[in-house]
Amino acid sequence: MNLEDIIKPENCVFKKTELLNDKPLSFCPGCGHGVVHRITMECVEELGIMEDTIGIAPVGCAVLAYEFMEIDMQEAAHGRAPAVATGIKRVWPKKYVFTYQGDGDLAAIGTAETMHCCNRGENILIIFINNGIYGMTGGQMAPTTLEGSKTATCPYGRDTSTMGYPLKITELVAQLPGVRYVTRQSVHTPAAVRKAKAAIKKALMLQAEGKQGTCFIEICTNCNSGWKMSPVQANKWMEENTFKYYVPGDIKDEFKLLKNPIAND
Ligand SMILES: Cc1ncc(C[n+]2csc(CCOP(=O)(O)OP(=O)(O)O)c2C)c(N)n1
Ligand code: SF4
Repeated sequence: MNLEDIIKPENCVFKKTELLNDKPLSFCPGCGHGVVHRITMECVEELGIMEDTIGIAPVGCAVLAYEFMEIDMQEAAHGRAPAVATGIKRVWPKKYVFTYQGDGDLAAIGTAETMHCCNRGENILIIFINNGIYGMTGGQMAPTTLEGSKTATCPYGRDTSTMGYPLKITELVAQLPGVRYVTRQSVHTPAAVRKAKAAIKKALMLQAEGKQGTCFIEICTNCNSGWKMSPVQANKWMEENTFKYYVPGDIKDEFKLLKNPIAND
């Protein structure tokens, strides 16, 4: 097929959602952030809720989410996205509100905001990107860093006797009665991307149906730059190490009977 044939509309096999604009993403090649940006915007577009969705951007590598997502966005101070989302949802209860946060943002500086937002059962979706490190600031240890993993601030590996254990904040928030749907996903293979997208879509649909309670979706991704690996190596490492501790799958689902919008493999 020559180039002219390839660009014919009838030969188009994939079209990027228009809710992700054409600005070059600021992420390292192979980073999961870009994929999660795309599937989040695909869900918003497919549900036809672009005029009514408000995203809250974090501090971290995804700080510029508002530059790429063509919907209403609000930047929050580091870790404060759930508090900002709470205010927005309470003022506009009919809007679809989500936060997008890294593990440093959500599980370190923003622990209080995360726990109390979830404990209040705010009717929002929290998208939690767990890459086990502080990516933006140069690869320091995060609460989620696995035992033995080397980072800029634990160059000999995380020692749990002095640095504590990797924090399973997703399992913690699942204990809270106001939290109704909790799942851990990833985006390192096409099948995983489909499942993660189905989870995001389901959570947004719950808001659409007026179902009350917080939805919390952890998405494990690599930070290939921070981990000092190639993207392929990083994804393999994640499968062999991260998933043993942060086991993928649903953790809590009070809405099991709701039809899943995209069939899981
Ligand atoms: C109040 C405040 N403290 C510290 C920082 C520095 N800071 C910026 S991003 C970041 C960590 C981000 O890590 P994470 O949330 O895991 O996101 P990632 O970059 O890995 O996607 C830190 C500590 C800041 N910007 N503001
Ligand atoms: S530093 Fe890590 S989290 Fe940040 S864009 Fe690069 S790979 Fe992604």
